[in-house]
Amino acid sequence: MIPEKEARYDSSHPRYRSLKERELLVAGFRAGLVVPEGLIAHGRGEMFDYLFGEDTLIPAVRAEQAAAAALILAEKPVISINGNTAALCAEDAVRLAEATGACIEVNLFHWSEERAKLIREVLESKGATEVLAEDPDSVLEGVHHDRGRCHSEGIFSADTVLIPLEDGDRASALVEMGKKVISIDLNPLSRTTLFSSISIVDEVTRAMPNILRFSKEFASDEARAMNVMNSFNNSAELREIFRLVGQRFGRLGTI
Ligand code: PTJ
Repeated sequence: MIPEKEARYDSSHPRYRSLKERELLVAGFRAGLVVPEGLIAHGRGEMFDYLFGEDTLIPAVRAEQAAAAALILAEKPVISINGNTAALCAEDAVRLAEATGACIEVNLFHWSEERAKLIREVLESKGATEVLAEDPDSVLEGVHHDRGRCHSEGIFSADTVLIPLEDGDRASALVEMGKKVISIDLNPLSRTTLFSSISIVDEVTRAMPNILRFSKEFASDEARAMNVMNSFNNSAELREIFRLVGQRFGRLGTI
């Protein structure tokens, strides 16, 4: 075991950002926000982020721009927040909800009323005024048991849903229900990424501020938002991500 003194690091560490994120998740886990499975899910995400050079790829920037446009133009946008997202970027999620007029719903894969309450309180501490969390009164069509629980005033009746770090079954149920689904998922091969209407293949703490920035730009220019949304081609952007990763491997293969 590494003694605590030696395990410390500072901002000069090349992977400082990643280490800070791990700290946030472990703190979130200890506080009861994050489930143990959330730590494993983060590790899977980190692995994919390595393939992207831990940076936002250009196709992801275009998806983030399209996501902002879709949220601004939506009749009833909802931002879904789970344990990992709350631990990593609760503040940005609240600012994004304010900028787009979206409702926030705490929606958990590993449902517990207690954790929903805790996450709601974290969001409220960042300034959220209305968060749907405890006592969900509806279910996603085709998703049974606790995994399908949601609010009739939130995700169930939304036309556009932002789902950071979502499970594939639930993402596909939302698509089947006719919603515009915007995912944030570092895994370009996940079913969530493949099913979504706008698939943001980027790290959630990089994606959220980008979507927020674009949303603020579009708030005063809906015509431009419409143009961006209509010209966005999700499949083409995903193909470009696969091409860029392949190109990177190709370069590394010549070292
Ligand atoms: O808080 P809960 O109960 O809702 O549970 C949250 C987790 C994340 C445990 C749950 O939704 C889950 O099991 O998700 P999955 O099916 O493991 O999918 C999570 C996806 O998010 C994976 O494809 C990861 O690659 C990706 N991912 C993990 N961390 C990040 C990420 N994508 C972007 N940014 C991250 N930081």
